[in-house]
Amino acid sequence: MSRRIFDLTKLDTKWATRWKKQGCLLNPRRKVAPTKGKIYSTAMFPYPSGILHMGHLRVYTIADVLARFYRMQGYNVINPMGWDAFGLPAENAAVDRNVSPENWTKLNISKMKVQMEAMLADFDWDREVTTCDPAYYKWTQKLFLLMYEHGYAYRKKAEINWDPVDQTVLANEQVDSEGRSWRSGAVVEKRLLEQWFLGITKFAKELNADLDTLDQWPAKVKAMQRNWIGESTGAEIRFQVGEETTYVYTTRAETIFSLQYLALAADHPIATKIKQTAPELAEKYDTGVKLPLEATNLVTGEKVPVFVAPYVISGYGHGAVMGCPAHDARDYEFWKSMGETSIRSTVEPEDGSLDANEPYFGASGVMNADSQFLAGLSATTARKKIIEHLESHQLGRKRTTYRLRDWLISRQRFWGAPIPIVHCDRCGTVPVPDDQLPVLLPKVDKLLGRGGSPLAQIPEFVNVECPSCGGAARRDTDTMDTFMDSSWYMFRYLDPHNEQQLMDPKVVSPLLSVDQYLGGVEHAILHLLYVRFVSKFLNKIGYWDGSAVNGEPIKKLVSQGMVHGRTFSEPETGRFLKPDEYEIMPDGRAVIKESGKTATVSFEKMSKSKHNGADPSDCIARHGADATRAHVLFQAPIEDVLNWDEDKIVGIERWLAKVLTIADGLRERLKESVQPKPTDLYTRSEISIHNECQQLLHSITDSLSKSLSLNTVISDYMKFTNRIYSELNNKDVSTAVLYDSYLDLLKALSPVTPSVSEEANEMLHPWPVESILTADWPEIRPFIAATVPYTVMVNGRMRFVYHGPENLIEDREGCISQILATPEGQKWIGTKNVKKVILKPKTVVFIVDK
Ligand code: ANZ
Ligand code: ZN
Repeated sequence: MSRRIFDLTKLDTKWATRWKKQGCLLNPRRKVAPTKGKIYSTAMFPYPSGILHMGHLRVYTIADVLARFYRMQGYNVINPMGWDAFGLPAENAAVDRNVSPENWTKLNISKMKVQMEAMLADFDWDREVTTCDPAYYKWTQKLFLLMYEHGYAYRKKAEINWDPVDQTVLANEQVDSEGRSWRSGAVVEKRLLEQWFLGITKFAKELNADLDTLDQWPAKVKAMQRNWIGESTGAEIRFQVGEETTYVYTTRAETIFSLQYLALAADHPIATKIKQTAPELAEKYDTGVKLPLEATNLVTGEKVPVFVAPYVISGYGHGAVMGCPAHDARDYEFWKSMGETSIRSTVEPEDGSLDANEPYFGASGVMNADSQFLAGLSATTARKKIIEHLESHQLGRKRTTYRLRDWLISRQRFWGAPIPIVHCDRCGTVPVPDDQLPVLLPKVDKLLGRGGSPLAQIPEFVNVECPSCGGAARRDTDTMDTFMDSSWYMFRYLDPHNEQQLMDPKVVSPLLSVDQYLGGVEHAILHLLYVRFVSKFLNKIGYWDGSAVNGEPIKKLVSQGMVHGRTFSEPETGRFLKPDEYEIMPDGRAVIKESGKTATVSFEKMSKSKHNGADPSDCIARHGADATRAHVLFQAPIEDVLNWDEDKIVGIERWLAKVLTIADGLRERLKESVQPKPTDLYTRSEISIHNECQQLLHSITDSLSKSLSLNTVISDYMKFTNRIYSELNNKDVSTAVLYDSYLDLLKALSPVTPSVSEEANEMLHPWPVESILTADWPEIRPFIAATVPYTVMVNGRMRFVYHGPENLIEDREGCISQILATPEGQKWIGTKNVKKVILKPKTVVFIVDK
């Protein structure tokens, strides 16, 4: 058979044009009415930076392949796309380049749409949302107002995180463990400002507990959320400090008898009061200082000193700690730093192995004789008992606390949804009435500078009539955190054109929740926590009925791994090399031009500074969309890091050429009339092909529907293709059998390589055919048990051949009765007495009475 050269790079645009002409976006399957229920599958929407990067290529390929597969299975698939279009890069670009952020963003969106089409991603464009579009942010503002109305949005003066580079406030979630901004990387400063907060902590308990119901979320993501929410169960205990009453929060109430001091945060009311009368003490608040006060341990009546200590966190618990140096490491360190040495121990390890002068920080153990009525109990039992004691004497009570803080959403930036609030000297904060929404961003040609609330510099925006009293008032000049825009977009996708309300509960409820959400693990906390919060809120106020799922918006979460780029560096210094600084040798080594040395090759996160970026559009231009899609899936399991190596795509190209070559070869045979062949007439070769192909189809179906092991899908396709290809010249295989298996392959391939499937389908048939993309997912046809010939000997003579199953002789009785039941068996043996039967592989020997 001659091998033609196929140009894969032309197929994608050729077929995309044809599909679009049929008015069905990029997938003719959309013309076929669904027969099954809904599957809502979506991937995190992109920020419109203007270029689709490799991470996008990966996640949107996965999303598209799965959506196409579900459609073929008859599901009513919801697979939308949108734009996370507010945010700093647009604003910074506007300042730097003198353009309007709106135009910059719109241009980027149009560029990225073209790139998405080039990768043949078939999204529901009729559901498209763009967060910077007034038709969208009107409803983001309404969401804020709903929160305000229900007591979830409030303003308070608080010490907040200030990003000195981006000149804006940040939420706690946006500051990393080293105290740096998630965006600019700048070390965050503390400032005291009046800001808007959303009451996410009101849902802290549910946000934590309901993680247990998310059985299709990666354990890692749930652990990160659990840790961030930081549920802690313990007790609050009352203390008397001078005239005042104060509380501490503790997880170790049983250590009350080892109390040696009370420690307060610097902004604790008692510490603040002392600051006014004794400023010289306040100067030492940062390092820790003893106050001229005593606290009474109300359980024992004993008095202990009071300190301000830097390790006490102001917003946590009551901003006060009961100091037990013998049992808490931080207390111990602080106690020593204050020059104290004696410690009072009341808990001991169970094995009794500790000197009383040594601190013991274990949470389990036995209460010693100094712990009064707790003596002899285990620490765990003692904890329960002391809490009962505290409760019955009204000295404290059981309490659960959370590390989670309310969500600070004010941003001193321009490119976001304006906070829909008016400040009036007479009326206070007044929500903008519904009929005045959206509060539009003013049109600007260019922005003057970064941060500092640019809206405050635009008098036409600021000065407004108070909606309540009609007097002169001022608009809030901050915009909302962009995470607010993205906290509800998957809801809006379901009712994107609703002009009356945020969404219609009757429309969205049957389509929720999201069955499958794909995205990077970098959103494990921020975005995914906010989405859960907003979803629970909207469920609570009746905007959707999430009662069956506790208001959880996402059933299954899939975190795909990052894409790393091939990186070349100097072996001694580790300096990253630019492409023109090295040369790839025929043996694959990269040689540094200047020194002649071999460069070190590694795979690293793609970045400009490492000169290791790759552009999906280039890959598509060089190899076509189908090969690119298959390559990105084949290189790694979806949750793993993908080391992007474009050179390896040749394997995929060779395979796809083989797929097309089969069509070329089979077409000739299809020109003659093809008789369908009943399976019981299949030859051994035909049975073997049939069984292997159906087995692969089964494995492909499972991988797509259950395990999402998409790299094995590609290797199964390859095996499938090779099997058919290798049988093309086998005389024992009829055209009909090859044709059936090959059509199964083309259908199964079509979610990944739609244009190759179409092309092959068209090449294959000498008669006009419909798009193969309209096909149903191939049903797995039953396996055919293969038969083998058995020589039957009767009294030493070969009498006939019996065709039976391969394992015939394993079942002695079954074997004998099957052979006896045949016409030949009746003829040669019939009712004669069988004295002996010998079963050998392929031969059955009967000894019978004559
Ligand atoms: C007494 C005690 C004795 C404690 C002991 C621990 C061990 P988690 O698990 O994180 O909730 N704590 C309470 N409020 C605090 C604050 N505002 N800043 C810093 N630390 C604070 O931690 C709870 C424990 O952290 C509490 O239990 C308290 O110290 C301390 F042997 O109380 B413990
Ligand atoms: Zn007013």
